[in-house]
Amino acid sequence: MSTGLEKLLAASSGLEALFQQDPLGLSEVRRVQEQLREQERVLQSVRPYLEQSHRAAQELQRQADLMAQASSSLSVPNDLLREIAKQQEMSQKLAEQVTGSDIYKQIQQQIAQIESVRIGVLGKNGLLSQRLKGLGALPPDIRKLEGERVNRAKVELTEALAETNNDLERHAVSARLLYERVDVTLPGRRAERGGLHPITRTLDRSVEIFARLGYELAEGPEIEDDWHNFEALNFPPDHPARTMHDTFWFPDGRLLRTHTSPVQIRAAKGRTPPIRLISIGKVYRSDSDQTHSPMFHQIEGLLVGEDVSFADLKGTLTEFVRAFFERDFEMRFRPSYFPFVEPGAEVDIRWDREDGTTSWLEVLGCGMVHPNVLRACDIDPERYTGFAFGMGAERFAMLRYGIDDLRQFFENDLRFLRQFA
Ligand code: 2U9
Repeated sequence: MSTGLEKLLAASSGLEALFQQDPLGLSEVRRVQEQLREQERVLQSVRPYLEQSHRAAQELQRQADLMAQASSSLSVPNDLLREIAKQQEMSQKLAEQVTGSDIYKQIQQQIAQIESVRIGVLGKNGLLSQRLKGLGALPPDIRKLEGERVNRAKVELTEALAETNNDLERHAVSARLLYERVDVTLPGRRAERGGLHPITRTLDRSVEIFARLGYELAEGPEIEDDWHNFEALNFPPDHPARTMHDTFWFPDGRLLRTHTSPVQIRAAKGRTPPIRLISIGKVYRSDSDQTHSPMFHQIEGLLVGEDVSFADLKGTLTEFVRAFFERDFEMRFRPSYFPFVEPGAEVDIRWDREDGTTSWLEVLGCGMVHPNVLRACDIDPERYTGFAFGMGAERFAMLRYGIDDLRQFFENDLRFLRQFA
């Protein structure tokens, strides 16, 4: 227990005799002493509990670390990881509750109380100082005796106060250590490495390949107006894509872009050929089932110049597919219709599976830019021709990484995503 406080009490009774009063507020000092005893008792009783709780938290941390390490290669259920995190949090909260955070605050108050006692007695206008000042008025023999007594009391009290303060500070530190304990021998928590989403990787990869072919990346808004999304792209007024059913409309007539083509319209409008543009990003269609997501990603390209032909288009796409999959494919261009191109085509690649089966997979659409679209971009269709193509990034990612369900891209299950990071 605090020897400082005991000395303080002793000094105080000395003073009581000296002054015939209680200058320290003995009751105050006794109250502090009582509080200290009680705090000591609480700290002692929670100590074993806290130690156990700290050990449990450490063990949980160790388990979580092991799981985190294992989960990159094994399938550790997410529920289990979540459960561990919950337990850790609870254990931490408990530790904070039972620990002496209140005790610490109390001790700070006690230190302040003792300080006000000190000022009351030893301060400039304190009792002892006044008494010393009054010595001059006493007869010399009494003055000497009284002076010695007062000075002794002063020294005693000063020492007792200093010791009490020390005791309280030490007490505060040990209360604090109990609930702010840090085990420096624990292994550090490793920061999880992030990684790029397979769709991001697919988009980046495509941009890189087209950049090598001289294409520039164009960017534009995801919220579009009817003109850039449909009108400029030669969609007839009654085209099914323009219905409420197929497109997400805002009340003011704007819409979520249904393809990245409006980005190309915006970019081409400000340029004169030759133009080589690529646009990538999110597009939206009111369509959702096992093979359609209401949001997906497109990669589109546009090239306009003099004497651009369908042969250039074929060469470009053949080169892109080869670069993207890092292998040769047999490809076929099937005639197809899109309002913004004429003629238009769909491109299939011959996919030979490991089990020996073969099928033609449709991977992209393309065609020669429709003269109406060139005109909408202020480009003279008599002088210039161009080709354009579009593809779904999800389709390319599924083929490249061997993913069989489109929905996996958007579920954000880390066990799935980690495989591509
Ligand atoms: C401008 C002019 C023409 C882009 C093109 C396609 C054909 C096409 C689909 C493939 C699968 C979209 O993701 S998908 O559903 N796209 O078939 N896209 S030609 O034509 C343009 C673009 C911009 C100015």
